[in-house]
Amino acid sequence: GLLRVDHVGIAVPDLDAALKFYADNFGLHCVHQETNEEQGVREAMLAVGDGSGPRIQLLAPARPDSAIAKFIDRSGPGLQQLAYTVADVEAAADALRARGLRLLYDTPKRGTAGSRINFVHPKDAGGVLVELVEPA
Ligand code: MC0
Repeated sequence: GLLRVDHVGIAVPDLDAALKFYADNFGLHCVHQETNEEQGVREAMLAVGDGSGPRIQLLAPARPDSAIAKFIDRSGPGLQQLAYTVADVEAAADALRARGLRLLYDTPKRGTAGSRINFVHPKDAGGVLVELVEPA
């Protein structure tokens, strides 16, 4: 099952500009940053408050043919995904597949900080791109 909200992902055109915007206006600071070549994304995790709750993930395109670039081209910057923490990403994906939902990957891919991830297609989840995250 789903354990908690892991993060909310926001597509941004420019990661450095977005990090400055979030720090200056909202006082939110980066606690992790990496480039995920497979996903074609530069991402930064921001902690809110004492950092014990869900994070905000800023997602910037690392290449023009990436999922984030396509999202921004079509929809503009903004909320792109809602991610839940799960204990076992394969079990969680199997349970959703058994209910008829389309998972984007047959086997999990590598996500932030060595996590294992999969996604439910937004058309099967009420217009929300749902990510499943099994932390490292
Ligand atoms: C597309 N659609 C969305 C959407 N992206 N709806 C809600 N939220 C989104 N993020 C809608 C379009 O508006 C369109 O609707 C329909 O889905 C298009 O479906 P499609 O043609 O099958 O797909 P594409 O080519 O638009 O791609 C969407 C898809 C793609 C979700 C399959 O973005 C994808 O593979 N995403 C998973 C990977 C990803 O997002 N990576 C970046 C984050 P209409 O009504 O116009 O037909 S990496 C990450 O998150 C990692 C680092 C981590 O957290 O650890």
